[in-house]
Amino acid sequence: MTAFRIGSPIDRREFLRHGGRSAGAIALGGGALLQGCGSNPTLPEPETRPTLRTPRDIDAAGALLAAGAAELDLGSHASRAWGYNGALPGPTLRARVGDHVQISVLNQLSENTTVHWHGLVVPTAMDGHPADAVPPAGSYVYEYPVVQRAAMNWYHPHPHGRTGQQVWRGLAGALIVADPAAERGLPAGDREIPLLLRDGLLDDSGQLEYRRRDSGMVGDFPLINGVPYPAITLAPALYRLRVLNAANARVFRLGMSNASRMTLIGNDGGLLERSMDVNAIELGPGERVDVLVDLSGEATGSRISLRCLRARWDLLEVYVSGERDQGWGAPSAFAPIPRLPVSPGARRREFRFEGHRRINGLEYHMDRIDFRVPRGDTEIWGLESSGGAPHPVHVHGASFQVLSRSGGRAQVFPWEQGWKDTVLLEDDERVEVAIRFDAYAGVYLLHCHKLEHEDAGMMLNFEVT
Ligand SMILES: [Cu+2]
Repeated sequence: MTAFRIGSPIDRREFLRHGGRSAGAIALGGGALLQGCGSNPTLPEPETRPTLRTPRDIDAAGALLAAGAAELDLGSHASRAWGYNGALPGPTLRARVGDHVQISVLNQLSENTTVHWHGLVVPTAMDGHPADAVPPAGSYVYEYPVVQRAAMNWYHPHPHGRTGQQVWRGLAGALIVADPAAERGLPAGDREIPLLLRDGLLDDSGQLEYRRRDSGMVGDFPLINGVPYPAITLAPALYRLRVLNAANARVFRLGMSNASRMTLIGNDGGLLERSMDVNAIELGPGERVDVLVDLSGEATGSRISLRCLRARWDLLEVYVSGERDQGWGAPSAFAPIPRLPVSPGARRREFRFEGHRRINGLEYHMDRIDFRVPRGDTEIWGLESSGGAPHPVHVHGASFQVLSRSGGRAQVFPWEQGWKDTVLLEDDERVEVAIRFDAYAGVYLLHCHKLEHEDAGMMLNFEVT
């Protein structure tokens, strides 16, 4: 069988520089796969890059999600995959602050699954805990009030030991909570674009392949909203990009090809207090950012790309064309975010993320409660890496505020302000967060969101009492 590889123009230069050592590789580009059994990779020319797709929007109040078989369209051919309602990513669920949502999930897989609403604070029975597994042919109705701020959240499986496999095969989608009053003045409609970033890997027959590795499953090409190396035509105007790192283990470092700045306005927990111009944003698995990109000064016909500066991938190529709109004055200040009140006697807890499978020496056990947290108390949690990083640490049941980072990168980044539910730990780093569980008593999870670490046991149960 032919080996399939997907490369970007950046990869092509790399390839040439290294003397074509990935001989035999070919590339996939939109509808124009240039097949060759020769020694050079044939990469998508700009004109043949596939068009970015945007997942279909559905109302979260009364939604039906069927987890089952799907196809990943790679231009030249389709790969078998899994998806919600036959799509990967799944439909974008839309809700407003204060809504009561009801989402019926039907399991059409041949294994257990659950759905976790990452970023939403919901009762334990609605949180997709592995103990609430939905068996094959079973269904589960997830129903809860939307009690937190407007933000881009997401949904994905959380079954015991199988999360990495299920997410990699394609089970993931966005859940965007809106608040029209708080978001007034921001680009909307077709000027607001959700971007779900992940990577992929194909086997020798061109099928999406999952290889479980202790160090985390990483692929060798990007998928943006399920499209490899896509392109999009945008007007010379202001756009709002809602970006999610939906990869199993890959950290993306986002930047624009022309060094133009992105204006950061929000993250996991919604809008920040004020916007900030940044050149690069580092995003670990599970994290989200909300950015404005101003194309209003760009010439028609120009090309700009959103890049991953770590992988040196062109994630999304933008062709600028259409009617110019320079009149947009987006707000630069949003609602104040009160700091959680930390008293001098606040309880402190320490969590060491060790290697590939343990927190404080423990591997996850579904029926064991590892610690108890009084509801309504603000606590300080110290999160520390002890090998095996990056560890994107995620907490269910509440958002938190990042107080400090010592060691390693030794700073709190602009995209770590406000409310977070996932924070990236590199090796030798210790991050302190303030956290308070206000909404519900019950059992929740603290875990690494590198999904192979999570599946290997880097997860704890705790009970809010
Ligand atoms: Cu980890």
